[in-house]
Parts: sequence; C-alpha cells; structure tokens
Amino acid sequence: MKPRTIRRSGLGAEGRRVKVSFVRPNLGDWRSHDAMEPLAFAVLKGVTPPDVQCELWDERLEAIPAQLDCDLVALTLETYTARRGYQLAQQFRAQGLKVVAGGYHPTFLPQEALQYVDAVVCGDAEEVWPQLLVDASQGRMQTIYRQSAAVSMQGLHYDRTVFSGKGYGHVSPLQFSRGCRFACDFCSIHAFYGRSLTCRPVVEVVAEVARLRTRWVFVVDDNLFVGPAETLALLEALRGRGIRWGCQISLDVASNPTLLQAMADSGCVAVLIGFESLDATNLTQMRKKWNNKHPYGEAIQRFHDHGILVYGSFIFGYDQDTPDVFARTLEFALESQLFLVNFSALTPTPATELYARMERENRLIYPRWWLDPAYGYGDAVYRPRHMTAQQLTDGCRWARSQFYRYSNILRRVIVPPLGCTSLSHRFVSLLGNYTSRRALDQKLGRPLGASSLLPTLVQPSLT
Ligand code: B12
Ligand code: SF4
Repeated sequence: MKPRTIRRSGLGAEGRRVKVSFVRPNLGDWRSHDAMEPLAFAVLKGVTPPDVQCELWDERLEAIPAQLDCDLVALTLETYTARRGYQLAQQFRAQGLKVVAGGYHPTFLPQEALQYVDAVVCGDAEEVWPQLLVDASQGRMQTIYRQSAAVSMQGLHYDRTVFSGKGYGHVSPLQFSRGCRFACDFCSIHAFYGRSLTCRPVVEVVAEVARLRTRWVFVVDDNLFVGPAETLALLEALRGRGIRWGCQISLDVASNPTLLQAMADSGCVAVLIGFESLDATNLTQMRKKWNNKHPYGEAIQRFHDHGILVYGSFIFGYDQDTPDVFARTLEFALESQLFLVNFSALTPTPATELYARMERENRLIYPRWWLDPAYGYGDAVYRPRHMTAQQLTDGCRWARSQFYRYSNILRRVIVPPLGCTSLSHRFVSLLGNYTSRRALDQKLGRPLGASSLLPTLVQPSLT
C-alpha cells in the first residue's frame, strides 16, 4: 500500500482561486431529523489549501439557496440522494457554475453522473481533490478523477471547522477504518473498497476524540471488527476518554469475550448488527452465512450482559422469504429486546453483486429506481420469489409500524434489557426510537428528488 501524502498544492500560479460550496442533498428538498456531520467534507476541507474559501450547505438541515456565491459546487451523492443531487446540479450549471460530484453513487455510475455534472471523483478523494482545485482554477477540470482504494489513512485530517455554525445534533461521527473483511452481496462497501481494508493509526483517532465537540460518538465504519488485534488496540486506547459511543459491527464480535469487555470498558452503549435474516439459506445466498455460526438470541444476550444495546438490521425479500416472514421477524425483534430495528425491503443498489443478479434474472421492476419518479422511498423495486412486490413493500411497513408503536417504544424505555438499565441507556433508547419513528414517518413512500423540479430531470441512457 503506498503511503498517503497530502499535497497542499495551492492553486495554479496563473489561475485564480476558486470558491467552493460543499453541498449535501437530502432525499428531496425537505429537512430531516437524523443528520450527522457529513465527514466527506471534513476530509475534503482537510486537504483544501487554507486560502480557498469553503462553505457548506446541508439540505437535511437547511434549504439550499437558489443561487450560490461560488465558482465550484461540490456535491456528495449516495444512490438515494442522486436524483435530488442531479436536480441541484442542473440548477447550478444553468447559472454558469461548475459542478463536481463524489461519493458512492458517482463512483459506481460515473457516466450517468456526467450527464448532470462537469466532473466526477471516483472513490476516496483526499489524494485527488487538491489537483482538482488547481485544474478548476485554471478552467481545465478533467471529467473523471480516480483515487486508488489502497491509500493509507495515516495523517488524514478531518477538518470539522467546515461544520461551524450548522445545527448538527449531539452525536459526532468518527472514522477508524475503511472497507470490510466480508462481501455481502447487497452491500456497497465491497463494491466501493474491493478487498482493501485500511485503518487510521490509533493515536490519531484518540487525538481526534479529544477535539470532538461532544462526548457522544458514532463510529461510522461499516464494520468496526476490522480484526481482533486492530479493534482491540482501538478499544483499549478509547478507555477512560469519557465518551459514550456506538458503532456498526459484525455479529462474530459477540463470540469474542475480550473484545466485548473492551467495548463495554471504553463506553460503548449501542451496536448496530446486520442480522439481515432468520433463515440460514437466505444468509448463504447473500454471502453472509457466517452469521449462521452465531445463534442470534445468545449473541444479543451477551451484548446486553455487557451493557450494550442492540440495534438490529433486517432485510426482507430474499428468495426464501414468504409472507409470514414479517410477523416472525417482528416477534423475534420484540422478544429479544432489540432497542431499534431497521426493517428494509431488499433494494439492489448499483455495482453490487445483488444488482447484477436481479438484472440477469430480469426481476427489476424499476431498473433505475433512484431516478424513477414512480419510485417511493422504501418501495420494493424487484419481483420477490414468494410474494408480490406490493406484499414486500406493505409487509416492511407493517413490521416497522408495529415495532415503533408508542406502546412498544414505552415498554422498551421503561423495561430495558437487564444490564442496560442506566439513565444513559434509557436516554439513548428513547432518543433513538423517537428519531427513527419520525424519520420513517417522514420518508416512507416519498418520491426521491424535489417535486417542483421533477419534469426537468431526464432519464439518461447508461450504455
Ligand atoms: C453514517 C452513515 C449514515 C448516517 C448519516 C450520515 C450523515 N453524515 O448524516 C445515517 C444512519 C442517518 C444513514 C442513513 C442512511 N444510509 Co448511510 N451510511 C453511513 C456510513 C456508515 C458512513 C458515512 C460516512 O461518514 N463515511 C465517511 C466518509 C469520510 O466517507 P465518504 O462519505 O465515503 O466520503 C469519501 C468518498 O466517498 C469521497 N466523497 C464523498 N463525497 C464526495 C464529494 C466530493 C465532491 C468529492 C470530491 C469526494 C467525495 O471522498 C470522501 C473522503 O475520501 C456509510 C458507509 C460509509 N463507509 O461511508 C453509509 C452509507 C453511505 N449509507 C447507505 C445507505 C443505503 C443509507 C440509507 C439509505 C439506509 C436506509 N435503508 O435507510 C439511509 C438514508 C440515507 C439518506 N441519504 O438519507 C449506503 C449508501 C449506498 C449507496 N449506494 O449509495 C452506505 C454506503 C452504507 C452501505 N453499507 O451500503 N447513513
Ligand atoms: S458485514 Fe456489513 S459492511 Fe461488511 S459487507 Fe456485510 S453488510 Fe457490508
């Protein structure tokens, strides 16, 4: 792996300095309640020469102004925000501004993105961003910039000054690693990072923790169980820092008593675990058969015994699922005292193995659902094997609505799992449930993008 060097290149001698507006679109032109600081822009700000002016607009917190006072608009796009992002790009390009897009979606579909923006950055960006700024200032921005996935994270500076004055909540995101040692067929992480798995030096992470504006931390890694030694080194260094934190981590950590204890000792209050399915054949199909080795009930109990709440993520619609899957999974979630759940309809995103399989099997109802005005957030986008697409959409909604009924929320907060009865646990549970319920009410079934601009977005050909 080549060592990472931050090129503080400045801008071209004969070129002028560009003024940059970082823009984080929402799913549509409305505000939401689950916004955390978008770390991508802290990374970009960290490699932006100090005299390049930057501002941030996050549509989850505030309306994006109709006119931006800048030369370059830098959009971060996920698949769910692509449609809205393209609409904004069209609007700003019509005003003569240059637009660059980065993040998961443009990385996977650069040619689609280039129908709406001037340039695309594929992959992580800290190595290529300074050069892009130079090129932009000289009026010769290339169309595609690509950074290798295997760049070291050593010395990465997450410059959070870019978030000053914005109304983000009380949880600070923090990154330790990139990539995941697994490759579940539906997940974008493998498609983005391939086999590369990199960590920041623990000492740099700890120094960043000391500078955070809050003591509540969410480690954004897709799987904090990078490896026993790496994860243990981080956990030991986090002990005694006075933080309360949560993360996403693979289920196999529950079979490692040393790591579980170290998580508890360092202030971990909650973990998000991808259980995905209660069916062993489904797990094998999604390339997650290692989940079968760890009986779910016992694993959850071990987390609870260590004072760690469990947020369970489940996907409905794999090929073994029949219409009774919703009630069975709901019952499991309630009985095993999960404090939050995510019940999602299986949704094939671009560049994943799942997407390729669905396309091969000719099962996609909305092949480009992220651009399709008929698609609503949470809708099934393909034909499941043993139920209709409508049953899948409705079943997910039903299971969510049952889990987040006020009576169930109250029960979870008043009677938490033994081992998770402190005020901190109850606070996290109450806030998490309230936020999830509100976010779901707001998003489910809603078309992506802004309704006022829908007619102007053309569907590109991807060939
Ligand atoms: C934290 C998180 C959330 C948080 C919110 C994050 C926030 N900031 O508010 C919550 C929990 C709310 C959330 C929600 C969802 N999320 Co989310 N989330 C993440 C997670 C785990 C970390 C994001 C992060 O901070 N990364 C760290 C930063 C530094 O990395 P980065 O964003 O990739 O940025 C780098 C590059 O991509 C690039 N880059 C990115 N943007 C730009 C822009 C420019 C101009 C340039 C040059 C470069 C560039 O440079 C950066 C630095 O190198 C990611 C997975 C991941 N590892 O990124 C999933 C992820 C982004 N989420 C995902 C999904 C699917 C969702 C949901 C739709 C889930 C659901 N079913 O409800 C929702 C809704 C999303 C929405 N838009 O509303 C998918 C997106 C897949 C895709 N194809 O787009 C991801 C990749 C997870 C996954 N395993 O598949 N999420
Ligand atoms: S374990 Fe999680 S992050 Fe890793 S590939 Fe599977 S779903 Fe993605």
